[in-house]
Amino acid sequence: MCAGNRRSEMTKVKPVKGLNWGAAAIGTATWTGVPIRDILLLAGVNEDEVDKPKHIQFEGLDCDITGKMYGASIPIWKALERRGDVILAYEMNGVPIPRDHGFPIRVIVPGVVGARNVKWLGKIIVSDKESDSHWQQNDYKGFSPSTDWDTVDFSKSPAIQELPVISAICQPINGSTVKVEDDMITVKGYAWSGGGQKIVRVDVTANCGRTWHVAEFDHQDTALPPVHWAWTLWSVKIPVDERTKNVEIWAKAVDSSYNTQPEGFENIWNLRGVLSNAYHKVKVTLKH
Ligand SMILES: Nc1nc2c(c(=O)[nH]1)N[C@H]1C(S)=C(S)[C@@H](COP(=O)(O)O)O[C@H]1N2
Ligand SMILES: [Mo]
Repeated sequence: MCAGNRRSEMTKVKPVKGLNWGAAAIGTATWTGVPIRDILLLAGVNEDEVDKPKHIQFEGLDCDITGKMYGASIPIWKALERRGDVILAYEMNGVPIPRDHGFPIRVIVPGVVGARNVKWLGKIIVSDKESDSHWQQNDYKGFSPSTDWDTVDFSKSPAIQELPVISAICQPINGSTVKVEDDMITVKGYAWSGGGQKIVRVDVTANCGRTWHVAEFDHQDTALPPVHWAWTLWSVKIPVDERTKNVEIWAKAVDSSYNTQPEGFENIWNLRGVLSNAYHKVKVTLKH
């Protein structure tokens, strides 16, 4: 294990108001729909609006206990951008979108945080303002690690749109026993970055960073820049010493802007637990 390195402790830093999704609650699907750009132009939106600080607001058909509809917005340039690929989707993986994922129409805003991908779409509003929904104004924003619920001012941080680069180890899972074959273990996972950035490298270590191994890409979307919307699936074989009983495996990705992940969570911690893209670390027992 990574002795003396406090940051190698598993991802627990301080509690957050949110759910622990771990490395899950992420997926990639094939979405079919109509470019929102075409809809907006047909509806009379002028292409020059792209230069204005305008927003496209979306409202879902679901409401909270006070009767307020789910809402979110994106900047107008993203919606009008030809290669922004924002669509009003009616199919997911070639079939009508399943109810839980937004049937019959859902906005897909590639490269952008899930919260803006409004499901069960009921209304589109072109506005000078962002959506006034709780989710746009008072949630899904980043803050300093020292900001707490007594000091937080949500109006001071911008709403999250594009997400930072991230990677995760899906195999082996934390706490499992791994069979060593030919003095090697196999590690697999995904990597992704916001805003259409491509994943250019994934580095994996099984000895706390003394040696890093560059992963192979098993699947990556082949679109031209700047539209690398899908996740990258990777795998790597890492040599392990036959005397080693326990290892901690770390993964980090690098995107096409050469942005990479921070090593630990403490210094990016925020009260909602969002944007937590530190190295993913799993501890496993080896069976030789
Ligand atoms: N109408 C509506 N759209 C919504 C939401 C919602 O509660 N209502 N949740 C958003 C959030 S926060 C996320 S992360 C994604 C989840 O999409 P999924 O269920 O397809 O994974 O939907 C987004 N769109
Ligand atoms: Mo979300």
